[in-house]
Amino acid sequence: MDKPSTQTPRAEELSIRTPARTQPGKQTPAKRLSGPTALAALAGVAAAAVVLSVAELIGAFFTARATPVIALGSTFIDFTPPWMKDFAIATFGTNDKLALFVGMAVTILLLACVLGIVAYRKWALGVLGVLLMGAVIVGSVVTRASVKPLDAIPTLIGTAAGLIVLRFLITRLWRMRQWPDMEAGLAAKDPERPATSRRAFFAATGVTAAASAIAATGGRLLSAARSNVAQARDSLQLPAPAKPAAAVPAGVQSKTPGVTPWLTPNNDFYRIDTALSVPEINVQDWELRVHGLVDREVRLNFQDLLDAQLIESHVSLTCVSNPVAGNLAGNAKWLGMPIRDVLKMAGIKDGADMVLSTSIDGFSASTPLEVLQDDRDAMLAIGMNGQALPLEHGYPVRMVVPGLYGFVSATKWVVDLEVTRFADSKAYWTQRGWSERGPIKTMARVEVPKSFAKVPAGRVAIGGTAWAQTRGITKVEVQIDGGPWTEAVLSTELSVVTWRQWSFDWEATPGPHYIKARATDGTGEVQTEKRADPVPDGASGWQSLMVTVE
Ligand SMILES: Nc1nc2c(c(=O)[nH]1)N[C@H]1C(S)=C(S)[C@@H](COP(=O)(O)O)O[C@H]1N2
Ligand SMILES: [Mo]
Repeated sequence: MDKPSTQTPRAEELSIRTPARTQPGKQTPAKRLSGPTALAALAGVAAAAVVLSVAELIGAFFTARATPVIALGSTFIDFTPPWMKDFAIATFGTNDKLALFVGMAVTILLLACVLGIVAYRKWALGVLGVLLMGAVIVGSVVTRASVKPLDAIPTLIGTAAGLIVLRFLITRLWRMRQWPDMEAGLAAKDPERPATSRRAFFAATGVTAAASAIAATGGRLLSAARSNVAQARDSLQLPAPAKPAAAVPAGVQSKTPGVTPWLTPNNDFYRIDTALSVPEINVQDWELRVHGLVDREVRLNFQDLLDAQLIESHVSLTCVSNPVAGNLAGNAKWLGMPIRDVLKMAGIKDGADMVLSTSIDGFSASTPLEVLQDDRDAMLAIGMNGQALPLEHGYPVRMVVPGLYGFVSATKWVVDLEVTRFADSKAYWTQRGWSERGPIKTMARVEVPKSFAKVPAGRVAIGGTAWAQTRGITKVEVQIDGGPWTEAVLSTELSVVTWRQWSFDWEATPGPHYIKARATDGTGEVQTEKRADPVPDGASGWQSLMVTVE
């Protein structure tokens, strides 16, 4: 009696839509919404919710990055072409991950509806659908970096649970089809008819939904409770540097009120990465392997770093995805071990020209070897602004390389350095259409006034930040309404690897006005006017904004 009927879908809908009471053709849209197809779709959604939530709950006991939702999202990110990454960051900024989750939820919801309908019409196809869903999730779980095959277990159990729930719900629907009076909510005429109804179906679906929500929330809370990496980070004591940072002179901050703080607090530091779930690494487990074209492989643990001759310095980081006038840049004081020293321990073989650094979650960056060896003090950083690295910024160890965009240098949660050649390996974003090298382009940003601001006539303070890491900023010029370029007042420079702020006094007359700014770097080169998109190696062009003076 649980067998699906062999009627064609068309006939089957007819047989159900003509219960004794209802006249064909007189159905309201509301009625059709709760027809068998809609109910089957609902069953599909409930089953998918069970697959994901059960896996999420059991996943709390496995690697956090390997729970289905996180693994699926991460896989999606890995397949993101450069234009889409650029679009996502341009549109959603640092909310790009939230946008991804919303997109995923909608996609899963639609697929689950299809799954339910297919299962109702042909059970074998429904089974296939659930197994396919399980297979896709398992596939994306086990292909994550540093994930063990056993991490597939939560998904396997979730898939089995989803299949059972789908069978249970679809069976209720088949019964309704066999007894149309039941579907219509009429009293049973046929004594054979089991006591089930549309109401019972909704009750079962409701219970499933509630149980899924509880399981998913429970899984989340359990994972959080089981992780003590955040506490360990909070109580980590940083050693004093052998070479402390140069003292910050007075006057680094722009005199114009409202300009970004010269030193970016950790909480305000921009965050860009492919990690949907921040990797949680215990310092006891952390190890860096240095290998490839080296005389001897080197393995460093966290204690080795604490014991090393650490240096401290202010370095401004910049993201290649930062548009002209964008804020994907920050300036912090970093504490770490010079990468130069680590490479010396390993000994570099002839022919190497690149170091491929890889994070625990599979991101990688290709950094020119000479940049890691010269006196710009590229480091394996463990401290940021006097604290251990925040989890989102790479705890316990990340790379900080002055002068290069983050995507080719600033590997967070770094665990592997392979000394190699540009000709032999490609980094994460290079494989996805971005460039293999990424020196930071000279950029002047106007922060005050804001674009389209209304300002009172008279003396108006213009101000902002400029950067050209490793070359330094020697001049910022401002142009009003296409007039002459006039030099702004530069704030004090700390070093060529930190950004430099500026301010400019403008006698503003009423009406609309256009402000432009450009910087000159330490080599004397003026920032290019030529507009370029962030893809493939960073945006360029002069920022231009309109303000209204009243
Ligand atoms: N592991 C890992 N490290 C990473 C990335 C990443 O996706 N994964 N993104 C890089 C990019 S593109 C940038 S701009 C910087 C940003 O560092 P922040 O988030 O600390 O500002 O990190 C770099 N390091
Ligand atoms: Mo970036």
